[in-house]
Amino acid sequence: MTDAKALREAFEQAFPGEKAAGLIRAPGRVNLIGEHTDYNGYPVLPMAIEREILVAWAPAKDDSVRIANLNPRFPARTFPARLPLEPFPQGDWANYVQAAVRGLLEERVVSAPAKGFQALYSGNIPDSAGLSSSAALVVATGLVFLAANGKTCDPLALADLLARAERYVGTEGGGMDQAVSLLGQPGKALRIDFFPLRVKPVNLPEGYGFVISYSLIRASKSAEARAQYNLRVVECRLACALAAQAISRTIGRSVTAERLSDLAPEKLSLHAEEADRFVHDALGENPWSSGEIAKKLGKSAKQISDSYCRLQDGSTVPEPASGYKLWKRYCHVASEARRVEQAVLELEKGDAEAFGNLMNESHASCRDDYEVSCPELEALVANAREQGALGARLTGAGFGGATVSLVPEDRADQLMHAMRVEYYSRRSEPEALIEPTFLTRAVRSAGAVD
Ligand code: NG1
Repeated sequence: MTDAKALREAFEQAFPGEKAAGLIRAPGRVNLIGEHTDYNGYPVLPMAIEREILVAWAPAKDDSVRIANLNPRFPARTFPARLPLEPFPQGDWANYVQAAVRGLLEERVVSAPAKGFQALYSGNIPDSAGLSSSAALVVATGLVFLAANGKTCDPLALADLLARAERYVGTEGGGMDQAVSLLGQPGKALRIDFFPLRVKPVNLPEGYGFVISYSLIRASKSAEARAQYNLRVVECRLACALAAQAISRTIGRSVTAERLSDLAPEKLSLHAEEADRFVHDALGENPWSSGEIAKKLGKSAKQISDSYCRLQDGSTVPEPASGYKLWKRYCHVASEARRVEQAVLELEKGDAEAFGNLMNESHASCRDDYEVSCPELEALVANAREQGALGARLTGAGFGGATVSLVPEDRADQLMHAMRVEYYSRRSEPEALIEPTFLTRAVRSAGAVD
């Protein structure tokens, strides 16, 4: 990672005649358990990690935003801090920078006429690895734009705003990543609940560590992984609508549900098995076509598309040829929500073994019911377990990306060595240059650096 002094010097070279006013860092994160639960309104349990985005910045005299990146894969860009903003082509890194600026302007935390900024970005979070480099970029930019305009914002409110803002870039993400980057605590995991957003630090087991292993398969948000992620979001919305209709009929009162967590058994005064049975009766095990869903809900195909398949960026998720797999998706989300609750209890008791078992169960559910794993993630998880990991699972959205493994601290080196021999030595992707497997720790949240 570039150190602060070197980044300041590089800033002066990137923007001749300018001096950096300050440095801001924002950490990436690893999610320990609670995958694809956040946008369903159920909790997650991530921690902020030492891989981070570091930005040297200075306020502009006008509203121009000029950005550059030490990584040559991300070319310099310029745009005005003024609405409406014209996005760069899909996949361009500047869209994440723009999203933060746009969000703060649209929600009037920064009011027009705004001051722009010059910023030089550096970072060591592998992108498209499920470690939230995108959220770190959005969070770091949000803090820079606020500072350039002499504003501050409560971290919880800012996390919420920036989660909404990141959706302009095209994934209908939940709010986990921005929240943990802005509210993470050293040495702790963070239980995050949504609607409304709230956080609670949770102790981590003594004598154990988490090893992250990047599969080198890019889970790129601008391609197939994005389409698959958004399809899962849509499937959950559809499962929720059909299940709410059926449960309303069964229990004889109208249940309004915007997301699956509104159908949580305790909210309906049902036992978990009972709720699952009602939903199973409603969804069946076969995939659904949009025509079948429309008929069941008494709506037109267009109404279904407009109400459930539309994303915040205005695009519509196409219907999958093999149909919507609603029961499987429900099974993952409902069971994962229970695992998060249980995981917090186990960590509070300091029971690393029980926590590891829950990680393993979570992985199986992500693979079998949510179908977001891939052969490379399977290889890494199997490897980690062979090396004595108490639990190992894919982390983040999946479709490539990384795994996280819980190991006794004194076995971490051996595990990483085995990963190098068994996995990395057989691959030659350029990303292998950034250490792809590393022991991580929970670090403090985003903010200014001296
Ligand atoms: P990744 O792809 O790991 O950064 C995404 C979402 C999260 C959450 C996880 C799955 C974005 C920005 N982030 O994270 O909100 O839904 O997938 O648990 O889309």
